[in-house]
Amino acid sequence: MNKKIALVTGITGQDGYYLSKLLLEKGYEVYGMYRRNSMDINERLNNMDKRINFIDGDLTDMASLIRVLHKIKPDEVYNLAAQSFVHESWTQPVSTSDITALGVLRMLEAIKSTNPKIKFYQASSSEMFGKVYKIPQDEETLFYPRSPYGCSKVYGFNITRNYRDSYDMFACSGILFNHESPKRGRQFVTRKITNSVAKIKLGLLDVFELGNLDAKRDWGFAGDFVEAMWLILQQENPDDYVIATNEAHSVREFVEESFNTIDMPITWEGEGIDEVGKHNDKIVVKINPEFYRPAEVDTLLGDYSKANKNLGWEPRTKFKDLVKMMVEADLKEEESNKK
Ligand code: NDP
Ligand code: GDR
Repeated sequence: MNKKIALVTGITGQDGYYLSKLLLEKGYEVYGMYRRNSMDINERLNNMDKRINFIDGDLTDMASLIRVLHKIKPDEVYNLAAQSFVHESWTQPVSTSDITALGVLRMLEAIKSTNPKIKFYQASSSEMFGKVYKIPQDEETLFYPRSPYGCSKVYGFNITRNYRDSYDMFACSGILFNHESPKRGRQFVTRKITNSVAKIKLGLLDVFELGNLDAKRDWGFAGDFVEAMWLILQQENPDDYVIATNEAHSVREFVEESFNTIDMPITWEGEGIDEVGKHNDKIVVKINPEFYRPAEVDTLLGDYSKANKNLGWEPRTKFKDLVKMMVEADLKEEESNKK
């Protein structure tokens, strides 16, 4: 039997890593799309599985997407590429919208014009719920995005559903809540914390700065979440699913748990921008308003009942295990960088 062919956009990102690994395990021929920059792709991705075929393409360039689809003739396209850093979406709102919103439309159009039978997965986001109308959030909850990124993801979600309705395409969204791993970019709060905590433990850093400690997120493990992406495209009918853990923790709790992992418990003192986190008498965490957002998403909590019922999916990794996994990976990485 011929191998199924999958195209994964955003191959250089966190989810690209975990999803391509899963698809290879399932026997797929995997193509990873990357956008060219000055550094050779083999150098950038020398830690990736050698069985992945890399192909260049850019979500802002529709001709490149048509070329990619013509060349590899995929059965399934997983559209993970995006300008995904919420904070940056205020400083680069136009390019964020071009990539994260219009990029989805370009890919759908490219699929429609090359082979509308290709199954399409769109990486939609809990950021679409933003200033939440209801707790917990599920597939029926209205959207109230709070950033140019969130607005772009709402467009991506709607245009995906519209192509499903208009052209009978197998186009689906996973509405994924925050998912983390040792492969998470260092700008995102979880990895920033675990990396800084590891450096403090190794004597490479004294203190690090954060923004809003009281934001709450439903944090899961990326390795669990990519399984849901694959399952969504294996169903008889296309549909949209919330993927979450149904457990929310604050940034503050994430910091505390990370320090607990290295046996350096901390306490908090002060308020607002003057608040600090201390281990014994030494300040290890400070607040820097530069990391506050013009409009914050205070709390996100997902209800994944539909995914559990229809896909048989559930998260396996608990919050404490996720924090431990990330801190330990950062300790290992920073130790080997030291050598
Ligand atoms: P990352 O930021 O780690 O990866 C984003 C990827 O998109 C990178 O490979 C990046 O390439 C690529 N990319 C950016 N712009 C373009 C472009 N114009 N053309 C082609 N590729 C581009 O994100 P994650 O892996 O964490 O997330 C994957 C997807 O899931 C994203 O769409 C994100 O918005 C969404 N999502 C993520 C969640 C999470 O918690 N991780 C939750 C919900 C949704 P480069 O290396 O060149 O920058
Ligand atoms: P988020 O992730 O915006 O939820 O988007 P991020 O880790 O950037 O922020 C989470 C929360 O932490 C607060 N925060 C800080 N954030 C960062 N990055 N740096 C800090 O120093 C800091 N201090 C406090 C933030 O204000 C926020 O409330 C992620 C991305 O992966 C999106 O692409 C994805 O769609 C959503 O998750 C679901």
